[in-house]
Amino acid sequence: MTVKEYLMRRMQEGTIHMTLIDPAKQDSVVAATIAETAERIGTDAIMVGGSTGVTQENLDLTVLEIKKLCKIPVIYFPSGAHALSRHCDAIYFMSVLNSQNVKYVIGEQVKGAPIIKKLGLETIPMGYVIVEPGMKVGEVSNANLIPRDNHQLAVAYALAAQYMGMELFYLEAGSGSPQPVPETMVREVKKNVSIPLIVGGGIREPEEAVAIKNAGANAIVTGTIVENGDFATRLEKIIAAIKR
Ligand code: 1GP
Repeated sequence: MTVKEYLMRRMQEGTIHMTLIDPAKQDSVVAATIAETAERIGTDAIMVGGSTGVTQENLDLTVLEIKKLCKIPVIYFPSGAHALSRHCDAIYFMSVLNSQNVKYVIGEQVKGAPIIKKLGLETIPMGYVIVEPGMKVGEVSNANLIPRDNHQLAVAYALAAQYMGMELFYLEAGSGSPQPVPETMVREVKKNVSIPLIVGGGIREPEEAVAIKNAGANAIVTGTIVENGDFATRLEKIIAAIKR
C-alpha cells in the first residue's frame, strides 16, 4: 500500500491526526522518541519539515532515527529542494499557491523533481495556502496571506488546487500561530471541494481540534506542542478529541 492509499483509507474512517517534527529543533534521537510517543498515543503519520534550518544532514538523521522506532509513515514536508531524504516513505509534492515568489510555486519543484525520480520517492501532490497570520512560513515564502475573513478566497484556491489535479489541500495558519485557521473558513472550503482537507497551525487545545474536525477537516496537524518535553498528556487529549 502506498502512503497516499494509507492516508486516504484512514481519512475515510474519520479525521486523522499528523504530528509535525522539525528536524532543526532537536537532536534526531529526541525527535525519534517524540515520534514514538506520538505513534503510541494514536497519531496517524509523522511529518518531518520546517521553514528554516532543515539541512540534508539533520533531515536524513531525523528520518532514519524515526524509522527505527515507528511503524507509521514518515512523510517529508519540504521547504525546498535543498534537502531531500531518500529515507522517508513519501514526500508532499507541494506548491505554495499563494506565494508571490515563483520559486515556491514551481521553481523548487522543478529543481527537486529529477532528484525525487532518482531517489524513487513516492510523491503526494498537495496544494498549500497560508492564512493570516502566516507566521514564519508566511514570511519565508513571501505569501500573499489569505485574510482570516476572506473565506471565498480560500475556497477559490482550494478549487484551483482541485482542478489542477492536486490530491490534498492544506490550509495553514503558520506554525505557532496564536489562533488556528477559522473554523468557518474550514467549513466553507470543505463544502466546496472534494479533495481531502488538511488543517494546521496554532492548534493547541482539544476544543480547537474538535471545532476544526466538525467543520470538515480530514486531517489535523500539530507541531509546536511536541516541542515541549512534557507533551504526551496534551497530545493524547487532542488526538482523543479528534477520534471521538
Ligand atoms: C505547521 O501546521 C503545522 O505547518 C503545525 O503548526 O506548530 O502551530 O502546531 P503548529
